[in-house]
Amino acid sequence: MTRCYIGLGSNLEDPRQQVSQALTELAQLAHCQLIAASSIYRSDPVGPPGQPDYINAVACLDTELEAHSLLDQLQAIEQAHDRVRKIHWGPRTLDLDLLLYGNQTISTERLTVPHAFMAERSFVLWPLAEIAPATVLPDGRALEQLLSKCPMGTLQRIPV
Ligand code: A4P
Ligand code: MG
Repeated sequence: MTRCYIGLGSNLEDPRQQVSQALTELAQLAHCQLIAASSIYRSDPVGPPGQPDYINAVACLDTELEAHSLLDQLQAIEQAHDRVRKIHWGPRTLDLDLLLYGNQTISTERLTVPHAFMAERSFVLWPLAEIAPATVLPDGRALEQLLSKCPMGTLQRIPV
C-alpha cells in the first residue's frame, strides 16, 4: 500500500459538483481506499486571465496501484467528466493531479511527482494541511515550512 495525495480542481460546469462527484469516483477505484478528503475551497485562477474561479480540494488515497497505473485511473475519471482542455493552465471541467506518491520522486515522460508546482500553490498546500499537516516532501521540505511562504491570500474554505 502506498499513501498518496490527489489534487482536484474544476472551474467549469458546476465545479462544486464536479469535485464532489470526483471524490466519490476516487472512493470507488479498485485497489484504492479513500482515506480522507479536505474541505472544498474557492480559489482565484492561476494562469490565463479571464477564466472563472476554481474549486479545489485534496484527497488522501491508499493504493496498491503503481504510480503510472494510478495516473491512468485519474485520467479515466477526467475523461468521464467530459473534460475539454485546449489551453495550458486554461479552464477545465476536472483536473486530477497526483501530488505525492508515498515518499517517491518520479520523473518520467508522463509523470512528475511531487507535482511540479504544488510547493507554491496555496490551493494545494492549504487543503493538504487540513488532512495531512505533518507532510514532508521527498526532498525534506516540511509542509509547515512551505505554508509559511504561501499565504492563504484570497483562497476561501467553503463551509459544508
Ligand atoms: N503529468 C505529469 N505529472 C503529473 C502529475 N503529477 N499528475 C502529465 C497528473 N498529471 C501529470 O496534464 C498534462 C500532462 O501532465 C498529463 O498528460 C500527465 O501525463 P494536464 O492536466 O492534461 O495539463 P494541464 O493541466 O494544462 O497542465 P498541468 O501542468 O498539469 O497544469 P496544472 O499544474 O494541473 O494546473 N488555478 C487554480 N486556482 N486552481 C487550479 O486547480 N489548475 C491549473 C492547472 C491552472 N490554474 C489553476 C488550477
Ligand atoms: Mg493537471
